[in-house]
Amino acid sequence: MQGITLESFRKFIDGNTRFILTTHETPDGDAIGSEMAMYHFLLSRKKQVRIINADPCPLKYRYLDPSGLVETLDADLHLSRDELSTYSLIILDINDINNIGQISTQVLPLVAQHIIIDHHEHIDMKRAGNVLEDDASSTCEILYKLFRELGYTCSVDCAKAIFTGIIYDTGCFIYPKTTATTYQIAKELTEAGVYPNNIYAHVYESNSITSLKLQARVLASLELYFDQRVAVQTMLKETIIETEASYEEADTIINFPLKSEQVRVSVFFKENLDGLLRCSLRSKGTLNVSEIAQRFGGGGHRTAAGFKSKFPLPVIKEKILAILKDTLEKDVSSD
Ligand SMILES: [Mn+2]
Repeated sequence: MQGITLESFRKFIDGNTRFILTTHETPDGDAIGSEMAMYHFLLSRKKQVRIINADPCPLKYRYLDPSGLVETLDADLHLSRDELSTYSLIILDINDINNIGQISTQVLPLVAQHIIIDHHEHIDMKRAGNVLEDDASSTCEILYKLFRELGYTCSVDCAKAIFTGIIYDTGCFIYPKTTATTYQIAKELTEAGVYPNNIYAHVYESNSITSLKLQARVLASLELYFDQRVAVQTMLKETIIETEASYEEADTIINFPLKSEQVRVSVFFKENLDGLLRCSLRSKGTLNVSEIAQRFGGGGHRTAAGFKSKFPLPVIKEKILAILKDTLEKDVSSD
């Protein structure tokens, strides 16, 4: 933890009493985990805290929020200008301010101050005052280090939230940003009262039957390109409707093709119920998919990135395949 980021965080916390926490749309384990961890930390400092997201907390993460603290910014939630000006905003697990949905227009401009804490590769947010560590495994890992530096010992609930973010974002301690520090933190969290298998069951063994049907349908859409090094899966709006699954339940399907030895890049085109098309990219080895996502206004990590497509499916698919063809031809590594 660099002195400058720790200092900016300390100042932000000490200088404010009321906080709103938020994260990206379709929040995942690291998003909800980091919000709940920050919530427990701030409560220990006698701060007032609200958690307000663009999208609801997925059911599978409700064990971190049993009393339903996470609020959704919808038509029923009224936030007055005067009230908002008394809050400071902590934005967690995000590298693109456009990904916080309506929060970016209805909350962000009206709060007293804001700070971003994140671990994605950043395009243009490397500015002073934010806590950005792009080599951290997860936002939860950054939070753990910040809390420890400030002398806070995690409560069991806080430890569970941090453990959740770490196992979600590292795929249970295997993705590239997993380090000795990640394991060390996991050890300390386990000593603090976390049962790893219990968290694993919540995150990885709590899917619905509809999600299983959705996975079967999406996997059936698999196409392989360029000597089977690129896998493409597609999920259309109709697939969600027909399987009665929810959009969020598709979030890990992209990882399946990477289990094949030949597949270097997995591409997943997914349409939500409003018809909005998103392209997610995963890679193994040296191919940097974050660079590809950035060309289309998105971002992420070297091995996991994505963007919202402005183009219809056939157009964006052709563009992505052309870029990947080019990239694979140039990429001489054969890891
Ligand atoms: Mn994350």
